[in-house]
Amino acid sequence: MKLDFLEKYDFFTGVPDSLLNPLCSYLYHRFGISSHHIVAANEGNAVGLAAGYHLATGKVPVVYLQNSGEGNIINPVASLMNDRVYGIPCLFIIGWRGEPGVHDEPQHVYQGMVTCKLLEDMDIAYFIVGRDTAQDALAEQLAKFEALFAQGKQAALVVRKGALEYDGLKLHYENAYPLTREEIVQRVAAAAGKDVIVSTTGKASRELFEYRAATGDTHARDFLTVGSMGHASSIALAVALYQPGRRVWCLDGDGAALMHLGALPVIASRQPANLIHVLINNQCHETVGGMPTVANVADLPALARASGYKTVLRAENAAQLDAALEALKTAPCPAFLEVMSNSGARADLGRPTTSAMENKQHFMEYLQKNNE
Ligand SMILES: Cc1ncc(C[n+]2csc(CCOP(=O)(O)OP(=O)(O)O)c2C)c(N)n1
Repeated sequence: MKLDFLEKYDFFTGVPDSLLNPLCSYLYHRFGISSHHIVAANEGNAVGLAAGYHLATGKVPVVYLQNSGEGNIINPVASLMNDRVYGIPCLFIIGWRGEPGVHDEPQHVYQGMVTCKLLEDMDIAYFIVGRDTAQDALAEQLAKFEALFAQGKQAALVVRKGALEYDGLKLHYENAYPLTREEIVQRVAAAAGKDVIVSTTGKASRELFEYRAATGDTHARDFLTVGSMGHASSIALAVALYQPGRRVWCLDGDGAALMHLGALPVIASRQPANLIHVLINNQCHETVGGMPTVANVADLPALARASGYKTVLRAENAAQLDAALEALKTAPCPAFLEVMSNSGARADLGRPTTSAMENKQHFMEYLQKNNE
């Protein structure tokens, strides 16, 4: 499916997804990051931006998301955009991970099953786009969508794996920081020793899993937050509060932390004396194709400091990271460490070979056993 049909729209916002990579490349090259294309903190944030664009221009905005983000749009769609409230039109473009019958990771399976049902529940008309969808069929559907937009309704294109095509330049984001995320994950895991780690959604968790396997270590001290992007630090907080006898590390990403930034002051408000929050800042959503986040402009350590973390550190290279990890051995907590990273990743990075259920069970058993 070619993307020419998007030429008529001039406001796009959303959170990237690997199935939508051709769309992300198209947007990046058509608009860069600008007032025509805003990478939102989360999908609900994108709906708010879309609503403001419509209020200001009367035109129809486009919001793109992975189906994981449907949960984040439900509230502003139901209570703001719905035509029983303000009736704000919007075209959603949704990457369909976990489509029934197509193999995918555990975190996508249930979300994949309910993707279309949730759209029906939200009164959003939808059309499924696959590799073989004819351009004419799409045009016909978009004409029907136009009629819905005129009535203040929303509509969605649900995009199957491999359905979108874009021949232009591929989205590519780079910065000059020397450390890769994988090196940072490995150094932090080594410094954490026997402490537990709650790691964030995406490749950081996969890199942690591979590090344990490579060093012949147990996976039982790690909780891999494979889904629920942005919530790893909240999980880590509650583990820390209810396991006061051990140290808990959170391995976070910039995209994930920005997605639910309110977690920072919530963590600080409890002042957990055993929580270390490490944020790996590669300034982009590397796992799903490298769309930039706003972490190149936001001062994340300043946000942590203002939230009330007791120790706030930053590292840009291996020597600074090692010094920070040394300082964290005795630093008052909650502690926050931002580590700058480049956007590199290994092409042959594997995926966890244990199931999510096994991960949970082993982690809980580990916490229990070591409390006895
Ligand atoms: C609610 C939600 N929206 C989108 C995604 C798709 N997704 C998975 S990983 C990821 C990028 C995470 O970025 P960051 O935290 O910066 O980590 P990086 O991949 O750069 O290591 C995204 C957008 C998701 N899993 N959940």
